[in-house]
Amino acid sequence: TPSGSRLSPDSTADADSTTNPIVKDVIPTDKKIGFLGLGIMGVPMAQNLIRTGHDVTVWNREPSKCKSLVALGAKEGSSPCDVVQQCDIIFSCVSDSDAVRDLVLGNQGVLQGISSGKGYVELSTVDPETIKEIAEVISMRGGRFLEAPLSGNKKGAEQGQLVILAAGDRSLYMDAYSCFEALGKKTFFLGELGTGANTKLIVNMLMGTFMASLSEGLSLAEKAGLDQYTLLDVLNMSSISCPFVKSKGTAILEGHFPVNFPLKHQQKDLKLAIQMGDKLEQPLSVASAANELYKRSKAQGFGDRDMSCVYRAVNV
Ligand code: NA7
Repeated sequence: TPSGSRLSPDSTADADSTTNPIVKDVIPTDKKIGFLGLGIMGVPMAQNLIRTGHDVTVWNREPSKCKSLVALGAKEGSSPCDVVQQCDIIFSCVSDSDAVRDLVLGNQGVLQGISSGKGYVELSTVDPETIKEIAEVISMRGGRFLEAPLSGNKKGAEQGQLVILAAGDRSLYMDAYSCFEALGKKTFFLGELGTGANTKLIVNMLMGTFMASLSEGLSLAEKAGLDQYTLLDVLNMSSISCPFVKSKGTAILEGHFPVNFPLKHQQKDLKLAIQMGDKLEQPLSVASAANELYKRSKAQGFGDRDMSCVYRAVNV
């Protein structure tokens, strides 16, 4: 079959949106856990905290997203401040640095509830400057702060198979350890604040450029009249074979792009990595070229679709 005829580029089906959670043997901390931000990543993470026996209170800006978690046993807070007042360790997982700041500094925000000993864990992927700014205001109120950006996507979050890149307050890291066991397959403690954010940005920079490059390879194959499925089979047998090539390559060829990682967040992370390169005077030519493709995809309206939709910007 010619490759093009197997594509249905307008399909928006979310084929692998449900995965079975892995049952984990975790001894939950008796500390009360708060979870703020119930997006694509937040919901399955909060679910895994509840399933492993943690006492969880949730909040989301759009309150309807709390429902499924309350049905699973969570309590619902009325504001970020309320959750912080009710809990000992509070996780935040929101979209970007503006959201991180709003949540902490806004009206009825996190900061208003922070008192001595409370722990705040920032899971969102943001720049190290935002991390340090938030850490400072939390510490000034006597709170403890840990950054813990996550490597992994929606499926990894559902299965409790994320890789957690923690840095900052070590006592909070120890106190929150059973939560990390519930969320991830591996937790790194990287040291000083900012090392988590910087590590995560490099990981996502590589992922974004690789995705763009895979899109170019598959597009070039199509233009050359090659069978794209055969190319994918070849790649999957080669030394660059990996789960990423397999899942994203298949998504592209089947024309459905299950939202595991929104394209707008991939572009945000490329932008932040490029800013990091600017600061450190490290040329990032490949990442910069990839960033332009994601920007174009976002302008084409694919921001809320999966990052693999960058194929649409490449396959012209
Ligand atoms: P999503 O699915 O885009 O979810 C974003 C979440 O952030 C969602 O709960 C939003 O609430 C929340 N949000 C966004 N802006 C704000 C403000 N200003 N105040 C409070 N809450 C806000 O993202 P993912 O779950 O895929 O990713 C989250 C992070 O992990 C991100 O940094 C990724 O790069 C990695 P809403 O539901 O819209 O009310």
